Amino acid sequence: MNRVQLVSLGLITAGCVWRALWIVACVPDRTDTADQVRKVVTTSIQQDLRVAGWSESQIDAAELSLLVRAAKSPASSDVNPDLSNWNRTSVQRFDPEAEVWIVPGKDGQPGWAGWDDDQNGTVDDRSELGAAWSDDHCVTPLSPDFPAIPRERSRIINRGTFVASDWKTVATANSTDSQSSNLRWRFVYTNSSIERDQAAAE
Ligand SMILES: [Ca+2]
Ligand SMILES: [Ca+2]
Repeated sequence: MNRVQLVSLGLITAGCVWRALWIVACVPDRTDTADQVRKVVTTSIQQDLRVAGWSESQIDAAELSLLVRAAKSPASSDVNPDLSNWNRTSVQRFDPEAEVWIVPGKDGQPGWAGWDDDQNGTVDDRSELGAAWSDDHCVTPLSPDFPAIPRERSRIINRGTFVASDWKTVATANSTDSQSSNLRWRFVYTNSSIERDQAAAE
């Protein structure tokens, strides 16, 4: 057995030991539950689209994204086929022209406040936006901070993101826009029972 084979065998053995320790430590495997949630929610959305008049081909072609929120990881018992515990709290559509801004953060200045992050001779100019480890961050139209962006100290870093929409817009899109099946939709769901349990425990 040559050196490469020995290293490969060592890596495989280490991987098996790591996986065995993972299982022995009883780390919960939530992947299956997440798959159940995705299947239940997606099936419900597709059924609603059929009721709204979408064809099967339109449903198949549509990009349906999910964002599922809960105070803690759901257990299998939280996944009800009738979706009774899951509330659709937001409907969003992808807007290729929507602005994504980078803003100066809590310190109010591009990059680190008081530092010439990009060494161009000017402290806190806009070219410092996004400096490494600074508090600068991105803001999209879905953020409550969007209307109050300090535009003189911020800039548009990208275009194309999800914006607020509603179910009526989704449901009627098929009859008014032949390209609707190419639109991207995102649905946000919240598990009411988990949120309630968490609130009661706090
Ligand atoms: Ca900053
Ligand atoms: Ca600078």
